Amino acid sequence: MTDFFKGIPQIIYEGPQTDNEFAFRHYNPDELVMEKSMKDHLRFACAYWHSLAWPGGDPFGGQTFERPWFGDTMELARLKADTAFDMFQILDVPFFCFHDADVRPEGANYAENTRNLEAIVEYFGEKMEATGLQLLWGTANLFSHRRFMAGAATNPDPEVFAFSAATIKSCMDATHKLGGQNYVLWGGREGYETLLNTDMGRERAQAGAMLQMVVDYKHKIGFDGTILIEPKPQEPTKHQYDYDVATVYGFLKDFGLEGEVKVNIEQGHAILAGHSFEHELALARELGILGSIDMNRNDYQSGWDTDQFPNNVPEMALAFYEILRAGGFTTGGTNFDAKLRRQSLDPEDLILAHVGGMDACAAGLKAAAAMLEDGKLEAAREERYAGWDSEAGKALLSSDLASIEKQVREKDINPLPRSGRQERLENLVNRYL
Ligand code: 3MF
Ligand code: MG
Repeated sequence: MTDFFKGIPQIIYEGPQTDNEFAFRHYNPDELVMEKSMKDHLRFACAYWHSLAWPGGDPFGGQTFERPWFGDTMELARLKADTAFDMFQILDVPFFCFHDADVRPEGANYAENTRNLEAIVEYFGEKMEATGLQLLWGTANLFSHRRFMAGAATNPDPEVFAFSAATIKSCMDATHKLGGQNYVLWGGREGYETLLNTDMGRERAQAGAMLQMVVDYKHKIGFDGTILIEPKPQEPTKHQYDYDVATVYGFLKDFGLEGEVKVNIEQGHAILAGHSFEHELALARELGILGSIDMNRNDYQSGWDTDQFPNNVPEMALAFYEILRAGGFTTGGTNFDAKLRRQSLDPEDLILAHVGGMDACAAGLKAAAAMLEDGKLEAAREERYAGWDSEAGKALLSSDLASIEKQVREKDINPLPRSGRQERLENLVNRYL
C-alpha cells in the first residue's frame, strides 16, 4: 500500500441502513440478480485518466489537485500505478481502463513512447497477477498532444495518420498482452472546426481505412476482445464524425465493418447528442452493436461534457433495463468515465465518488431487474403492437401499396386511435425505484 489512501478502509457491503459513508448500500458483489451476481452484471471498471492523470484544470484555471505521482518520470509512473491499484482494491472493482498517455511518461518520439508503455505494461502485468484485477479495455490517446490537433486518422497530413496507426498498434499490443477484453477508439479530434479547410470525403475515407487496419490487426494477433467505437457529437471538435450510435452504424455499414465493431456508449455523450442514454443503448441493442458503457452524468444546463459521477438512480434503472433486455454485457462493462469536481481535493473524495456511483448503478440494476422480472412493462409494450402479430398484420409488411389500397377499400379499414398510456407507464416505473 502507498500512503495516499492511508486510513481509508476497504469498502464492503453493509446494506441500505448503514450509517457508514465508506460502505456500499446497494452494491453487494455476490448477491444474485436474475441468477447472476451483481459483480458479473455490472463489471465495474475505474478509468485511469480521470482519477489518476487529470490535474483538475478547467478553461479558466490550471491544476487544483496535488498528487505525489504527478510528473514525467518512470519512477512517478510506477508510483501512479501503485496508487491506482490501491484504489481499485479498496473499491473492489474487477476491472480498469487506460490510455497510453495516462500511464507512461511522454517520450521524445514514437520509439520512446512505446518503450515507456511497454515498461509500464510489464509492471501492470505483475500487479494484475498479484491482485486478480483485469483490464476491461485499453485505448490510445490520439487527442491530447499537439500533433493530433487536426485529427489522427482524419488528419490532412499523412505523417500524422502514420504516427497514429503506429500508436494504435502499440496500444492494441499492450491491451492484448494484458488480456484486455475490449479495445476502444474514441475519435476526439476526428472531426472538424470549419468546413472552409476540411475535405470531409477524404477524412471519412481515411477513418474507414484506419478502422479496417485495426480490425485486420486484431485478427492478425489473435486478439479475441471486442473493438469498440465511442460516439460523441462534439467537444473537443466542433463536429465529430462519430456523432452518435446511428451515425456510427451508418459508418460501419458503409465500410462493411458492422459485424466487427461495436459501440462503447457514454451517458454524457448521449446527452450532448440530444438523446437520452437509454435511447442510445436501445438503438445499439436493436442494431446488435451494444458493447460497453462509459458511466457518468452530465450537467443538464451547461451543455459541456462535465463527466460527473452518476448519482441518479431513476436514470440508471432505465439504462440497465436496456442492458438487461440486450442480455447483459459479454465483453463489456461499466467504466466510470467520471471525474471529481476540481474542488474535491481529498483522497477520500476519489473513493466516495466511486462508492456513490457504484451504489447508484447497483440500485438501478436491481430496479431494472424487478421491472423485467415483473413483466408488466413488456406486457404493455407487446399489447401495443399485438396487431402486428395477427395474420393480417404480418402479411402487410411483404405486401405492396396497390394491394393494400384494395384491402383498405374492401374492408373499409378505418383505424381508431388508442392511448399511448405514457403517464400510466411512468407511474409503473416509479413503483420499482
Ligand atoms: C471523452 C471520453 C474519453 C473516452 C476515452 C476513450 C477521455 O469525452 O469519453 O475519455 O472515454 O478517451 O478513448
Ligand atoms: Mg468516455
